[in-house]
Amino acid sequence: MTIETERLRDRVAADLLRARDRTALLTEAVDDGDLIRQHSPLMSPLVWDLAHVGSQEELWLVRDVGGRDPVRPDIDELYDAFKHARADRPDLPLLTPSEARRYVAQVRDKALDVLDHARLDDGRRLVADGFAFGMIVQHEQQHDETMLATHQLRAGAPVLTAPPPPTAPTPVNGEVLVPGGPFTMGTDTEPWALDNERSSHQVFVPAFHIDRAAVTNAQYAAFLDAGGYDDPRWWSPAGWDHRQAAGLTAPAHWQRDGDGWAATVFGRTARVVPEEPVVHVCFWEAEAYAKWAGKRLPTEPEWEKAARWDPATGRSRRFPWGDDPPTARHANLGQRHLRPAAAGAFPEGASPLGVHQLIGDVWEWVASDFAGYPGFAAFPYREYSEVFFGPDYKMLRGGSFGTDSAAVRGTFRNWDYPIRRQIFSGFRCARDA
Ligand code: AVJ
Ligand code: FE
Repeated sequence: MTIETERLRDRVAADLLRARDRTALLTEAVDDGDLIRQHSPLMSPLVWDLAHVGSQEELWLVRDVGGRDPVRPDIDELYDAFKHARADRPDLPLLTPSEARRYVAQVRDKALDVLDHARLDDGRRLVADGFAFGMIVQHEQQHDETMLATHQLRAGAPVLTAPPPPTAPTPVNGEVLVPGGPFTMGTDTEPWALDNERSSHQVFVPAFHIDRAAVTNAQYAAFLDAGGYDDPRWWSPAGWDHRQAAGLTAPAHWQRDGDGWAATVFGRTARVVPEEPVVHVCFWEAEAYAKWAGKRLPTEPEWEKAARWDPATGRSRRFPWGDDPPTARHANLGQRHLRPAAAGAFPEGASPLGVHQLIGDVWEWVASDFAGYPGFAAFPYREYSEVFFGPDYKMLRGGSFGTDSAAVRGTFRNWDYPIRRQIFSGFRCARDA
């Protein structure tokens, strides 16, 4: 066993621990009543997410990689996301909070023992067992972000605290021109890339302009003030139908405050900060704003080219700033702050062309539907991505302040229904050159 392999093992153990610390924080901040309660029909009770995280870890690490005996085969079905809709989960005979905590701890003990003995790589690349650990780290972090979104929907006194995000040394606005030409999209080399990020393939991306920053609260408020929500010209037919049916009048959690706007963020109500990205808008709202502004949403290849293309070499980077993993100086990730940071707050995270904050802050809606890349092969299970392919979902890129660095990269693809806005979703605009 090489030193590199041992380092990988330590890193996996550290990533598993970091995810579990976050899960603990999110589930210990509230009492048992709040863990069992459904805070929104869009979300599971927090105690379901908790035990589901353990259940997936049991299935993939303890049973599959480790070949060990099941811990709780009787609960597989309860925590299978495809068996019960979120709205129905509170009525299931779920583990109680203390049972769920005991269960996830038991599974973790066994998973760490499996990690001690597993062969993670062949000296060059991860093998399937090594990938399974990365998948489970990402899975727990994804559910942690979902639990954070549940916290945002929870009524009552605030329980989460964090320092405010950094401000911008120099405000960033305007757009850049991304020259037309070939771009290598997707990856063969990201060790923990999920099936939908693979394989790398060349696309021709015609020249386009893209905003240097995500649309801010001030910009979005101008759309509201201009009557944008009452003018069907800006909305697609499906978007207008939804705007009418759902009675949308502003981003989720916004309320009038004199002549401006306030928002309730994790239980605290305050004026929205004009320089920060707008968050909690659905795809249809993003699309309408862009049309009103004389622009459009970027496509997925455009977004990824803006985030990864190095004009000096033509090669695709892992991140806008290069190949090094994100640090606190690059991006607002990992729930270090409880809202997105002002446009321009992370100059060190900018791309060579000067596009800022593509990673972190807000998930960015893009114009594309969910499809597999050429030669797509489901791995390790069809239910991660493939069953969602088609026109029903829209893609989101780049991660939010609530996304952990283990669960995002330049190639990462997220998706949701175009009506959803309980996620930490914003957008930036683009236009043809
Ligand atoms: C990729 C974020 C859409 O949360 O539904 C979690 C990730 N898949 N458990 C989701 C996921 C299975 C997924 N998203
Ligand atoms: Fe899951």
